[in-house]
Amino acid sequence: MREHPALRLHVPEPTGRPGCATDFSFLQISGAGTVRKPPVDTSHFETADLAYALIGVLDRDGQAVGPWAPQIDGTQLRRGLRAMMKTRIFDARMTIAQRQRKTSFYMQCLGEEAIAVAQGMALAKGDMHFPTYRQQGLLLSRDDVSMVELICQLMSNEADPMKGRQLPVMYSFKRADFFSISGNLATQYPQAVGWAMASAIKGDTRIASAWIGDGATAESDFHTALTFAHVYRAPVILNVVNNQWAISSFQAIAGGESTTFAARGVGCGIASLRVDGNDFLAVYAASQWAAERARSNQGPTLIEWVTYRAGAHSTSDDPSKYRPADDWERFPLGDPIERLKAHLIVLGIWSEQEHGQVHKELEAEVAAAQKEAEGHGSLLDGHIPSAATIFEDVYETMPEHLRRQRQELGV
Ligand SMILES: Cc1ncc(C[n+]2csc(CCOP(=O)(O)OP(=O)(O)O)c2C)c(N)n1
Repeated sequence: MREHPALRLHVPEPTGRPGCATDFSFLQISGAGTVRKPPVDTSHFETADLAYALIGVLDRDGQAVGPWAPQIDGTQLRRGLRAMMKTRIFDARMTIAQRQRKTSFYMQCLGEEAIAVAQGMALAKGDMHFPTYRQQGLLLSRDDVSMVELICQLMSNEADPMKGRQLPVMYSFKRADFFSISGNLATQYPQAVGWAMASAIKGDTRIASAWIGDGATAESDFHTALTFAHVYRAPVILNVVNNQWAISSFQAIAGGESTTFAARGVGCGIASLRVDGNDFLAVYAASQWAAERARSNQGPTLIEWVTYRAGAHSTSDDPSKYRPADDWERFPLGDPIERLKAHLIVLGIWSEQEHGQVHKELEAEVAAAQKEAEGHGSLLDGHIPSAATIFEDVYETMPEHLRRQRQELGV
């Protein structure tokens, strides 16, 4: 006779599927302003509760409340809102450009704009970002990278700074502290830690910011990065953007069920926070806190940003096949742009009318940039970089066998 019932393998499933609404109670949302803010020299032990809570600043009425409400002036807030709007408009237009076959591929960050934009603003020039393909807000919130350059990369045209070698969206802008994006998930995470270690070895003051999605935390590189960051107290912010989905896989199957990604940091000896990623002010404040820790040699901070991937994974994806169509509308943390907009209206430094006006201006700006970029060609018209360039930069100087291959191609 058997003493125990038969074993059963547990396979996590999302509560919502097409035609069946998601139960978002698993998110465990604390109210805005209710989570304490420790001093930056806190130990990882003392952040254990913060890794399971949810830090928020903006309440339902658009007021900034609680200990995490940052010192940020109206000019910066307006800049932030504008950058988020620009990012969304850019994404929408580039998605259409893909449908028109002017570019082969695109990935939008719809619903996640606050995270990259606010952290980009909270860090200093010279701090190095190791992004994934969904942090275009870091570039679109700056003035020194033109949209024309970005669009040329997307169109793989004759002015593409990547010379047509990379899949669209895989930008690289050294001058903008934006590390080359790699298609291989998670590889940038230990690289960011190594860069931060190098900054410390050199006695520099710059810090690194590592970026990863919830799905990619399941890669071994994630664990390697946390170990090295903890051991050497590397000056790095370890961002985990939990947008609930990795293509069609719900975050539970990446290890998020009944726990949080922030908790992983605590287990590795790293101070960790779980933050409302759709709350621009919370993102700004938590990023500042983590940056201050890193810059004052207190070591790394892991931050899980809770958000929602509102759009398709990419232009190759159809989310209606695996999740409810109205999921984003029902997501309890709302829309980051609408929330910051409401706050600025409460402060009296923005209005519906100005919002509409700025929206129009930004649409015109993106359209003009697209027109200029298309002047250098698009995938549709075949104005692409010369085939001769595909042999360059494989090594610093071209070896004999590559020279021969180039000659064989006759270019
Ligand atoms: C090593 C590796 N495995 C698989 C893939 C294919 N892939 C590309 S994106 C993606 C999902 C990543 O999800 P997540 O990390 O949650 O980020 P998100 O796309 O949601 O921003 C996968 C599996 C890849 N690019 N690299």
